[in-house]
Amino acid sequence: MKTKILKVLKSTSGYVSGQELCESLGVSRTAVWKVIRQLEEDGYSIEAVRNRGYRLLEGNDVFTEEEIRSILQTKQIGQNLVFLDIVDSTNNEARRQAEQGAPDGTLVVAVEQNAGKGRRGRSWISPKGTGIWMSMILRPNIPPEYASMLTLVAAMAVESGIRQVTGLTGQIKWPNDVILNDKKVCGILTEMSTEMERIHYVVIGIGINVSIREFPKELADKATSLLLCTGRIVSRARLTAAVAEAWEVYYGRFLQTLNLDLLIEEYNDNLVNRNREVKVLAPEGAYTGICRGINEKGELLVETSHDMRVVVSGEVSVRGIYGYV
Ligand code: BT5
Repeated sequence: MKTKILKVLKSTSGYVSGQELCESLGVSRTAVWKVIRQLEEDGYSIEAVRNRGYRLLEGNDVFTEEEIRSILQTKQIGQNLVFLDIVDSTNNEARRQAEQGAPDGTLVVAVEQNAGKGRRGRSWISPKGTGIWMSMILRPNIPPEYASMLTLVAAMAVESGIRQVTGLTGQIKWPNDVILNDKKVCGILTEMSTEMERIHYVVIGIGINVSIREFPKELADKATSLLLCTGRIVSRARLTAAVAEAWEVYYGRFLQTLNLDLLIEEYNDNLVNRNREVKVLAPEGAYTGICRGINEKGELLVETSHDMRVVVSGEVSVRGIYGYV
C-alpha cells in the first residue's frame, strides 16, 4: 500500500484527497494517514491540507538502503552497503566489520550516531536524519605512512560531491575539513589498523551536515549545513552517491602515483587560506606564516619570515588569523 500511495502522490502535481485514496485502495482514512506518516519518516515531505488532501513536495530527502542502492553508480564503494538507523559511530562499526573480514569498499551509513567521533577524542554531533554519517573500509596495498593522504583525497571527493549536487563550490581546510561560507560543513576522520609494515585496513569516516538548522552555541560561529547555505533540502542519498563516485575518481588518481601529484593542483585551488597568513598550533609552540599549499605528500607548506616549514598532519592545527578558517 505504501508503494501505491507513493505512486499516486508522485503522479499528481496537486493535492490528492484522503477520500480518493481510501476509495481507490479500499482502506480506511486512518490506514491512509498511517502510511503518510511512514512516508514522512522515510524522508518524503508531504503537505497535508484540510479539505484538500495530501501533496508531495519537491526536494525530498529519502534516506533508505534501497534509495541509496538505486542511485549509486560505483564500481566498489558501497557495493557492500551497511545501512543502520542508529549506531555509536560509523567508524567504530566499520572497524568491527573490517575485523570480521568486510571487503574493500564496504560503506557503513547511519541515520544517527550517538557517539560520533572527531579527531583526538573530540566528539562529532550527528543528530538523527540531518546529515550523512558514513565510513568507508579500504584495504589498499600501501605503506601505513601514506594513509594520511587519503584524508585529503576524501576531502576533495566531498567538495566535488557537494558541488555536483548543490552547485555550491566549497573549500578545503587542510587536512580534514570541507568549508562553505567560511564554516565547517564536513569533517573527516581517518583511522587504520596496521600489521607489521602493512595496512590491514583503513576506515575513512565522513560527516556532512545536511539539514541541521541550529548548532549548539559553541559551534554556531564555525559550523554550517547545506540547508543553512542553500535554503534547500538536499537529498542525502544523492549526495552519498555523488561523494562515493567522486571518491573513486580521485582515489584512482592517487593509486596511479601513490602520491598527490595528479591532484595537487586542484587541491591547492580549493585550499582555504592559500597565500594568506595562518597560525600553526604545533606541540612545540605556535607560529605564523603564509600558507603556500600542499606538496605531493599532502603536507602543508607554510612560509615564515625565516624559512619554508613543512607541516605534517597529526598533532597540528592550522587556523586563520581572524578565526576558524
Ligand atoms: C573531525 O574532527 O572533523 C572529524 C569528524 C568525522 C565525523 C565522521 S561522521 C562519520 C564517522 N563516524 C564518526 O564517529 N566520525 C566520522 P575534528 O577536526 O577533530 O573536529 C571535531 C570538532 O568539530 C569538535 O570538537 C567540534 O568543535 C566540531 N564539531 C562537532 N560536531 C560538528 C558538526 N556536526 N559540524 C561541524 N563541526 C562539528
